[in-house]
Amino acid sequence: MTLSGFHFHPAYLDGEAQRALVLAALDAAATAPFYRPVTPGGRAMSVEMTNLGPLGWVTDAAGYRYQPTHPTARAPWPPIPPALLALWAELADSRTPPDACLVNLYRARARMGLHQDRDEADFSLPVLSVSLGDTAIFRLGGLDRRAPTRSLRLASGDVCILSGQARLAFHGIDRILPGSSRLVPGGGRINLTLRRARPA
Ligand code: MD3
Ligand code: FE
Repeated sequence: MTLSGFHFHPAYLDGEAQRALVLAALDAAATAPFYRPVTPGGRAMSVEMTNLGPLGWVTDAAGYRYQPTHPTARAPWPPIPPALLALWAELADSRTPPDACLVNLYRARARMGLHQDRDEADFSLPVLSVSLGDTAIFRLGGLDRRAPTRSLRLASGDVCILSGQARLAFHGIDRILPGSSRLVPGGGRINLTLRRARPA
């Protein structure tokens, strides 16, 4: 299967950079706590989420959207750490900064079903993903849900850029490998995805 626009940077971040990002995410969670979002179909997701930046991705009975505040704390999301803004400028787009960073927390049995990311205004801007902690079994398909998929391991410190055709590819997390890293306190995996939700 060939999909242009999938750029994988294994071990892009060293241990120190990884620890700093985990601390930043957990620090932000003190004001914007992780919670289990509910899909429009009424099911609680197994992944716990929070957000950083002017906008955050949320889901509830009303649907998927970006909004400026935490759904229960009702406060603005904490800012995106400068190190993440620098990473975006370096690898994703130096002209248009991200305005949203979704923080996904996978404890031992969490997973994310096959889906597309299409709640953003402009698909010509990439998505940047940072993996921290336990290794994930990531599935990447094509532009059609029935297209063949390939499986890839995302380990701590790996960075992926999804641009071009890959930007709208179906993808998901089949499972994580519990205990494969000691980075996240209490175990598990944190994934940070930087996006531009509003028009450039
Ligand atoms: C491929 N997150 O938050 S990151 C998501 O590991 C999401 O938590 C997964 O899918 C995670 O929406 C996968 C890698 C990733 C992120 C965005 C993509 C792959 C993507 C957007 C388009 C295609
Ligand atoms: Fe996604």
